[in-house]
Amino acid sequence: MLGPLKWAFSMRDINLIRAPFNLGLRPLRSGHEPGTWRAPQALTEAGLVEALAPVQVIDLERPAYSIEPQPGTKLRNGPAIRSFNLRLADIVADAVGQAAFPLVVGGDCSILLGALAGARRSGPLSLVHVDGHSDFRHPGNDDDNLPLSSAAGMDLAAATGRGEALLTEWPGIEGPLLRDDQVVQIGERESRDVDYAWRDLEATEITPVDVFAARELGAAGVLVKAEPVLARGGRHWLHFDVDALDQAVMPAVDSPGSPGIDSDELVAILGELVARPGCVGMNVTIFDPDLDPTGELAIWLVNFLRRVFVPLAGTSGR
Ligand SMILES: [Mn+2]
Repeated sequence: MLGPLKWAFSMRDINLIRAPFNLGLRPLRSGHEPGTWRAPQALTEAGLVEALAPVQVIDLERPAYSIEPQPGTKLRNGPAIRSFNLRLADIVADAVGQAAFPLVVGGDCSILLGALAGARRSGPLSLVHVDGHSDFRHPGNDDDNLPLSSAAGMDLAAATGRGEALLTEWPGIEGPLLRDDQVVQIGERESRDVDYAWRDLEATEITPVDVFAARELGAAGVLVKAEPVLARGGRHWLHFDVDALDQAVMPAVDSPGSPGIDSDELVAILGELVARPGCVGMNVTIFDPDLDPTGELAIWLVNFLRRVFVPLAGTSGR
């Protein structure tokens, strides 16, 4: 009499992809290895799997962190960043091919590139880049002459085709991963500083909604700004660097700052973007458990993500 429960709208099964990664970050002191690689483990211990009920959990292997320069590149860990991202791209492409929802938990934000390289294999898309930093460092605006540079500050520049081939050229994809007009950046907090390093972003067709604008507009207003960008890609990837939150709320990040986007507003923004059928997947990056000795911020973040994914969890009847 009662058949299996069917829903009139499409189910989105979450594939949780755990990416223990820190190669895009600089060491903060001699011998230091950035702690973002432990985030998947710490969030799992804090209840992430129970909170999101993924149908599949996929683990990437942690690559070794090195401070040595590599031949042919100025990127710290350049070749290893690329191989990790190539593996991630395969996994994300598979998930997208199965109409699942890849949720990539990093790791530092340079894993955005592998995620996009995988998602792009099935066609163009837009990017919603929610981050306290635009990550727009590229050879055209990078004037510090350090021997090595960190990929974690370059992800948006590289995704739009700026920078070394290790980060900008991906198998099966002609040209950059994204056109500038397919990107909305939400949350930049240095845009009002006189020495803002990435002011050249404002002369591109990337749509910036800095943290001040985001706080003034509120969730609904931010989504209105994002709308034309979403339409251009037809579908979208969602990048969430947890440092888009105020450091008073989320201090366990590599480069904390204030102000941030209010956490309830951010749940509303991310929740709406995730729930859209055009959302291809999402990455969550830059949480550093080394800066969360009691584990309470991991629990806070799991609960935050649970709220973001309520619409999705609801549609799959879990
Ligand atoms: Mn950031």
